[in-house]
Formats: sequence, C-alpha cells, structure tokens
Amino acid sequence: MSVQVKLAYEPLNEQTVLDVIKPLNFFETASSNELVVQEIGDGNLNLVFRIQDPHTKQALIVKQALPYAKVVGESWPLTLDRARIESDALVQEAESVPHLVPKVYYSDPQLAVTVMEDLSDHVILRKGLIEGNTYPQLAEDIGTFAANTAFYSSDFYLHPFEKKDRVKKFSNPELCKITEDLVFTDPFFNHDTNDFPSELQKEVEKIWTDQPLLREVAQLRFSFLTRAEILLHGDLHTGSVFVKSDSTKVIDPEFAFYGPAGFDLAHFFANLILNHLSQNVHAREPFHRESVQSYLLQTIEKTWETYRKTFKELWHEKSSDPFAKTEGVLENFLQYTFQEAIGFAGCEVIRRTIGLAHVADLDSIKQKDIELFYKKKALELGSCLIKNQRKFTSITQLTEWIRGA
Ligand code: SR1
Ligand code: MG
Repeated sequence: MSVQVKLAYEPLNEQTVLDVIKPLNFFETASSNELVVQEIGDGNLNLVFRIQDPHTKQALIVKQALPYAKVVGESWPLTLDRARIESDALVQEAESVPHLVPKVYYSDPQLAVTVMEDLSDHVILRKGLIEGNTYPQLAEDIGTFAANTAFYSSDFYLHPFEKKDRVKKFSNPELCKITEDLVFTDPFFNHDTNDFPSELQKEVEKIWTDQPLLREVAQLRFSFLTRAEILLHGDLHTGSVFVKSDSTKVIDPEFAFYGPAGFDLAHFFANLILNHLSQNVHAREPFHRESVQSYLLQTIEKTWETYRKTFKELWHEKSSDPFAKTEGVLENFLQYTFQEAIGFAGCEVIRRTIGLAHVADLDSIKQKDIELFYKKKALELGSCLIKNQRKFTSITQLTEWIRGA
C-alpha cells in the first residue's frame, strides 16, 4: 500500500492508532468506530496494537517503538530508528523467504510504526513449547530462514559495494549495545543489571572468576562487535518466532544488524536448550517428557542440517566469491560458524539465567529448590558450551552431550 500518513511522533493509543491505519483502507466493511482495537504488546520494548473488523474478522497489527525500553521504563532511552531497521529487515528477509516472515503493509519511520500481517492464528513458540507442544515444520523453516537470509546478505553473494551499503543501512548501534552489555558483558561481571536469587551467588561468582571462560567470552564479544558477515535477525529467541503446526513466522527483527554468521542460530539453539532443561519440570509425565525433549534435540539437529544443506546449495548455485570452488572454503565457513554458534549459545544460556532478561521456561518453575537446581544446571551447561565450543565437530555430538548433561 503506498499511502503517506504524516503525523508527528507520539506514543499511540487505542484511538490514535486508527488515524494511522485509516488512509490504508485496509478494512473492507467496517468503519473506524466499529473496529476493535487492543494493545497486546507483552515484549520488552514496544507497543503492539491488534485491530480487527468484527464482521469479517479481518485484522492487522500496528507495532510502534517507544523512545525507551518498556522493560525498564523511561530512564532507559532507546532510539526510534529500530522501527525503521525492523521494517527494512522484514522487507529484506521477504525477498528470499516471504513465507517465513509477516507481510509489511506500511511503515513510517517518523512515527516509528510498522503495519503488518496479523498472526493471531499462530502462537509464540516459547509459550507453545512450555505447554509441551511440538511443531513438525519448525526446524526446516528456521534452517531455511537462517541459511537464506545469511547467504543473500553476505559477501558470498552480493557485490562488495552493495554489501557495504547494506552494512550502513543496518547499522544499529543502540540495539547492538543492549546485546553487547546484556549478553556479552554484564552477566560475566558483578553488574547491577544482573538478576539472580542469592542462593546462586556461589555459582555466579565461579563464572565471574573463571579466567579461561572469560577469555572465550571476550573473544565471542569481540566477534559480535567486529565481524560484519551477514544480516542477522539479532534476537532470534523462541519469543521471536510465531508457530502453528504447518507454519512458522520469524518476527521482531528490531535488533537486526550485520554480525557473525553463527549468532542467530546460537540464540535459537540456546532457547531450545533452556526449554529442554525446563521440561524436566513442565512435562511431568515421563513418556511425554522424553518425547518433548527428543523433539527439541531433533529440532536443533534438523535446523542445523537444513541450514548446512541450504547454504551449500545456494553457495554452489549462486556464489560470486572467487574462492567458491576452492576445496575446503565452504567447509571452513560452516565449521567456524557452527563452533562459534555453540559459544554464543553458551552466553545466551547464562544471560537468560542470571542477567537482566530471563526466560519464562525457567522462571515459571514454581518450586524454588527445583528452579534453583535447573538454574545451576543452566549455568554449568552454558559455561561448558563456551569453554568447549571448538571441541564440537558435529551437531549430533552437541545434542548427545545435551541429552547427557
Ligand atoms: C532491554 S531489552 C532485553 C532483551 O529483550 C530483547 O528481546 C533482547 O533479547 C534484549 O536483550
Ligand atoms: Mg523482541
């Protein structure tokens, strides 16, 4: 839709959001005063409105960035440019995987607004997994998403001028700083953003004083800061994926930027690992627990295998890299991407346990001693992943190790 709405920035409410969508003429039957508007945002950073025509059930989503991080409040100012990054990233991703992202109908960088497809027939993957549901299409879809968005944004495919233009376009310093601090720095020091129960003090101090661990984290952090390899989603945890049995949609790429190729896969794997741990509690019935946990490990395996296969096919068919046919070049890329992903995943597991932003998978464990037991396990697991990242040579070696951990 090519409609221009010129409004000055102000946080929208259930009334003013209608002024934004009115010129789009999206709703066929209802007039504005019949539309049902709900603010449904439950994330850390944005307002999200769902607007529905009660007659036809037709609906759309209006997402607006707030000038601060909702999770902390107005004391943490945050750039509105992330709304532009998000809608540009969705449009970019849709060029190679249109079926795996929500459709963007309209965006307005001044208002920090993206109007997009309603996905209310899907559920947030984290919620679905906590409830013990499984999604047969998920692994193939995420592997396909990650491989396509990686390859088509990389120097293996793009002309170097175009690649560098895109690095500029997706420069996202403020959101990257959140990740630099909350994922790669604060959890590894005695920092006031950290959030963990006092009973974990001993285990946390072990992390803060483990020099070999800290050296690896420093290296991973440096990779994140410096290696502009591919356009990343930047926050691909299980809260950024909408699912139903036959459909997957990757949402929320406001953290998108050019970074190291293993980062997105790492966050997806880490959040599946955290769910795997939590299923020892959430799935009470042993048979169900075993089947959900195997599903989670198979999802990790199949996601990586799909990524590898798809990336290889794209490389062989479309790479413009002068070394594309040189033996071992592709394998080297895939190997360091895989091993670094394991290290990044370790950082994500640790920060989701003791950092500022936790996950419901572990935090919703009601019995305190059991919650502490699995949080300690998560810290051990995360540390091992970071320290042993280069010892893993295959995905099944990783999943076997998680199974036994
Ligand atoms: C202040 S934002 C906290 C976390 O929420 C986002 O989804 C990112 O994961 C970020 O680290
Ligand atoms: Mg998000």
